Amino acid sequence: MAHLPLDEGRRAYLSTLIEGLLAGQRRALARALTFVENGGPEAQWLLKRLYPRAGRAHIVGVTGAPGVGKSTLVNALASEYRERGRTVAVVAVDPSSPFTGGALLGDRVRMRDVAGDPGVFIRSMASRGSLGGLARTTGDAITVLDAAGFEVIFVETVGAGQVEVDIAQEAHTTLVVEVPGLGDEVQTIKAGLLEIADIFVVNKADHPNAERVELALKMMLDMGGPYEGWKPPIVRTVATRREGIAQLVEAIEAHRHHLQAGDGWQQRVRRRAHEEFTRILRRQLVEHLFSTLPPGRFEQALDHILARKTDPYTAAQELIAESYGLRSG
Ligand SMILES: Nc1nc2c(ncn2[C@@H]2O[C@H](COP(=O)(O)OP(=O)(O)O)[C@@H](O)[C@H]2O)c(=O)[nH]1
Ligand SMILES: [Mg+2]
Repeated sequence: MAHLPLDEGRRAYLSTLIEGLLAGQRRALARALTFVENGGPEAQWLLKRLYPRAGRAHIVGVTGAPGVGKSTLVNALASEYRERGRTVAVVAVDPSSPFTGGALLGDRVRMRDVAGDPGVFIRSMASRGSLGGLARTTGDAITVLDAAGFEVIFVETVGAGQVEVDIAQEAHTTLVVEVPGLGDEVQTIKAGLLEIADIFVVNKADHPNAERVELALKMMLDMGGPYEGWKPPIVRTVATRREGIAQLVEAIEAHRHHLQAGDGWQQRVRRRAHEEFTRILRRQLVEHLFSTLPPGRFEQALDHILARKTDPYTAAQELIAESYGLRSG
């Protein structure tokens, strides 16, 4: 990534944002998050200073199909944690439907309960750009919120594809939300969500068939064992009425204690850092390559590949060698 120099005025401004967000100022936090989302030199400047301060929060991923009640659940969980004296941040990621009312409705539902409480902060991630970009901005937003001192950070994602699953795996604890009445009870396995669940939530338990979904999940879990120390529990909730939410918080806390009692916590932190670091390396290497090659060089190589004068492996090696030669030369 190119390191454009930031002038002194800009740096002074960013410093006030850092001081502000560390002091609990919401406007400073919101602005810092916007810079981080935009990903320019300001983002790097801020993250360099905030990264050492992060690493304390409990990150909880909440994933599942659209409409299962993730936003309502997160709202209820945030309220429950607040009543227990813990501070909460929420990152809502919904790449599938940037323009539908669902996410907005979810935000409004949440805002009603927690508006005006300085111990809660909610951020909806912009859905523009690639999903890879979304993975980056989500990780960086978590770093900022963690540095700002929020004790529990919920990350709401639609459990649709691999990238969303990756985002969910930014978490120490992953909740997979199911609901009764969708017919196909084995959807979870197909979506690859069974493997990532630390806790299953059967939401909308006020609907008939909640028991059947729970039984289906139980059977899958029993087939999936043996489990080393932690078998994912199943918690039934009615998020709209806050039923089962205290039990769900107990399950989340039990999972945290389980991770911290052994090396599970460190393992997950390391896995997350590994993913993040390799993603950044890959991106920066490619950016370096394109910033050093002369204009048209990539297209020329592509033409040679198309004409079968060379193969893509050899062409890649040549471009990389050239790129480094250009830099040092
Ligand atoms: N009956 C019932 N409706 C619920 C429950 N939880 C959420 N809903 C409703 O389901 C709809 C979708 O909820 P939302 O939280 O936006 O789902 P998301 O797309 O997974 O974030 C909303 O109309 C909610 O009010 C529940 O436990 N029972
Ligand atoms: Mg939602």
